[in-house]
Amino acid sequence: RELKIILLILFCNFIKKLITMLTKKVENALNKQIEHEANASQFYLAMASWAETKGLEGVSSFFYRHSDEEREHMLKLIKYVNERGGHAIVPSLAKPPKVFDCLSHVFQDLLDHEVMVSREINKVVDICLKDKDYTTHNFMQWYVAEQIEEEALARHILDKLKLIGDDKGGLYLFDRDILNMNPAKN
Ligand code: OFO
Repeated sequence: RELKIILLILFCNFIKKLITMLTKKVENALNKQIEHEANASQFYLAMASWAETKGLEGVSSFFYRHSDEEREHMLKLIKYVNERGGHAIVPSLAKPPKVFDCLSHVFQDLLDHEVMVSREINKVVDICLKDKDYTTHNFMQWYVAEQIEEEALARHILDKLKLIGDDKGGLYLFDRDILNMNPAKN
């Protein structure tokens, strides 16, 4: 009789796992997203390093923080995929640029990258809906909200840079002020 109960519990656990498991489509989409977050982290790290070599302390610390946050976004996805019975794949990374033309180009690159990531996140959300995976759909809403904040911040900074133009004093103050601007919080 005890053996029957144990078998029944094991069977129920197995069924529960099957029900909560990610579909292959959703798992693949999340793994792709892991790659995007990892590449964003790498890209912003290159920007941080470039800014540091130019003596732009505020800008470099902004990008170091941003790079760390993207890595956290990647880790959050890795843990989620594994918790849902999938296998999170750690991707190889594309080599980011070494040098950037100027500050405006750096922040334009940031905005373009975030817009691309938002597009990719929307694709994941779409796949979740098509696969009726409402749990992952719900999980991804955090990323959707995060992207709105990140894009808005990049646009806000670009507007400031346009106002400053080539004014050296303005750039000095900008570098100081950006120390207090946080990339979207986690
Ligand atoms: Fe991961 O938030 Fe930007 O890309």
